[in-house]
Amino acid sequence: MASSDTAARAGELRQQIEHHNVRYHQLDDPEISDAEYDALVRELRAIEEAHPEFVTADSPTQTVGAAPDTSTFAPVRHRQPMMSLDNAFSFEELQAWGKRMERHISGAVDFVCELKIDGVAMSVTYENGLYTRAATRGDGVVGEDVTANVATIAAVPERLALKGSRLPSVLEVRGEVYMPLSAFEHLNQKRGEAGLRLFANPRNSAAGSLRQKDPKITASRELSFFAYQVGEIEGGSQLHHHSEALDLLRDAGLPVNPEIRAVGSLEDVDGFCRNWLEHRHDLNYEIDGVVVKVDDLAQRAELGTTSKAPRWAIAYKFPPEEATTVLKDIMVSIGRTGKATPFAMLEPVRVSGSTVQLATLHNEDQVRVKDVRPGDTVTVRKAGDVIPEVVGPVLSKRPVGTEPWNFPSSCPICGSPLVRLEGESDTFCTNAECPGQRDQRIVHFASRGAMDIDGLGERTVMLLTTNGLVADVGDIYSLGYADVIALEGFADISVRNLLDAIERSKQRPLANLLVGLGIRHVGGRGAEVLASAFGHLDDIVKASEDSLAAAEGVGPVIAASVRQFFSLERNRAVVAKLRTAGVNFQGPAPSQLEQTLAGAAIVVTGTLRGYSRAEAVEAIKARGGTSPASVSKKTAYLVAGDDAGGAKLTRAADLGVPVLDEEGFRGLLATGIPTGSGAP
Ligand code: I6G
Repeated sequence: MASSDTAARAGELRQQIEHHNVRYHQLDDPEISDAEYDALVRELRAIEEAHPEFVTADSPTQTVGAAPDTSTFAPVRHRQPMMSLDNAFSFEELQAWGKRMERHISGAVDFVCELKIDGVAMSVTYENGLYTRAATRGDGVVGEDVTANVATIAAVPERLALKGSRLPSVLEVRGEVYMPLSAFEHLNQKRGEAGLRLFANPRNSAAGSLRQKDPKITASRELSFFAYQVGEIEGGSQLHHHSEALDLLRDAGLPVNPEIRAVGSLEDVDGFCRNWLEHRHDLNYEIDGVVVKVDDLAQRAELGTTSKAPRWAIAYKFPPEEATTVLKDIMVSIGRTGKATPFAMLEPVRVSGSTVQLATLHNEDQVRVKDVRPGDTVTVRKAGDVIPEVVGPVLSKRPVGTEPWNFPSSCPICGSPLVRLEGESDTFCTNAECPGQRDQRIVHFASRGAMDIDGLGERTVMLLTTNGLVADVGDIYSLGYADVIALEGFADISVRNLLDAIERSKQRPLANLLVGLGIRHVGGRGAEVLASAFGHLDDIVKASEDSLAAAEGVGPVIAASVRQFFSLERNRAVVAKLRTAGVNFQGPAPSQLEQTLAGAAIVVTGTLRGYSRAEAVEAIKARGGTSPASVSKKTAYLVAGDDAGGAKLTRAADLGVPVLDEEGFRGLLATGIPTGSGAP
């Protein structure tokens, strides 16, 4: 790029970043995702590094946040500047920062790793132990006085719990005001019911809730607070380490995040970050990264700060889970029960490491409340769930002339009317013969948790049904080599693999077959209860509604649904085909196995030599245990196979959960007590 072009690009970037600063910090209504914002800042920083002559004093790379909104809130000059943090966008960048710290400091370096809570940075001041003031970060020098609003947050104490010489005459605490996810969902539910615009995420709703003129509104929003740093301090005990400062905050009765860890090596910093990247959605609040800080305050002083950020701290930012893109159209898909689900067709966009083109819009009400329209720029999110969802429109980018979207009145696949019952949020295609429903029933039958037929996904099912080879799940077992090889995209090996997978599925437990049949209200748990109570599919098919309901754990809703399912001739015909094919109808005989693991939660990770993952889980359940996907405080044991990943092992070590190898697992199954234990 010619130098004049580069200067022009830097100017353009500065303008864009300032615009987005105002939207984020002042209006609580960002137009782009954090990751897209970070990318603009990075581009500007790269230009300024290559051309220091283009750096301006007011460049967003040199300043913090946005000017405070002093029309609503009084300005507060911070006693010490409220800086922001430099970012690392990969583990490599984080390690490079850590190595720089180790090089610049004489002697060993200890680090403190803290979760980066996605909320609003706050300065809270106590004088002689009493709450006196709260201020937002603003531009880092002047913030907004939100004392009355922050006073309503139960987690912020009115009085510090320190006494005598430990009580500083002035203690300024830095921290994050945030909205717990449960409170956010509750708030949006109430707003939806009242026809109000939904908040896009907990951060925006925390910021909006703090920026209320009436503190009673803030009080109703269930905000919370974590203290993470001592700012100004006068009097009290002498502090030498950040970890001591955190102890002081804790002793003072301030909430300090319980996941904070002091670590002695960069390897442990790396482990902490990787662990939380995997477990970020296990928390009741959103985090967008990990902040790593040098622990020793004398070492911090040696390192100093830039104009904007301390050199002794860095924010490792998780890869983005949100992005903005254009909504091309809204379509409706038909599920196996006939449920019609609206979904968004998007201009492809990268989110959480994959390209997203489709995102769910859940149901008619969600589309209406979010008011997303074809042509809108929308925020797309791929949080805990694998299914991406549309968060909402970016209203400032809405093209003129768009119209609200209306739910169709007929099924897009079979043309039958779509019906929404009074008081229900879902809409259904009522034609049981609808080809869309049929295909999804077969996909469900073959899915994991049901008959687990590898290779029988949506595309193959559609090929089989449109070629007239399969009309229901019973027909899957009549498929022969000649049928499948004739289909587009199949070769010798893929046909054999599919037929082998179909053959293997015949031996699945009865509970999996019950799940696969797709009986309304019968999920994994209900299927297991039915399978062990009746022991054979024929006994379930024959059972009266009363005897079904009388079985422990079944209840009237499942009983009625099972009865209704098997009273239909077409479902009995499917059972007959499955019987002819030799599919297992026999349930487990649970009483024969000693319940050695009753109530115990056992997580399995990595590859075991003697068990597939499904078999290990089955073995645990057959002995009365459960097998959740992730390690938590409630986990009794982590069973780690050969190639077990580090994150689950790290989490188990953090929580003191015993780790067993395969031999230990065998002993555990047999006796309820692990034999040879220890990580592989
Ligand atoms: O913005 C921040 C978020 C979290 C921080 C921070 C933090 O620690 C957990 N720490 C510092 C020192 C600063 N900003 C400047």
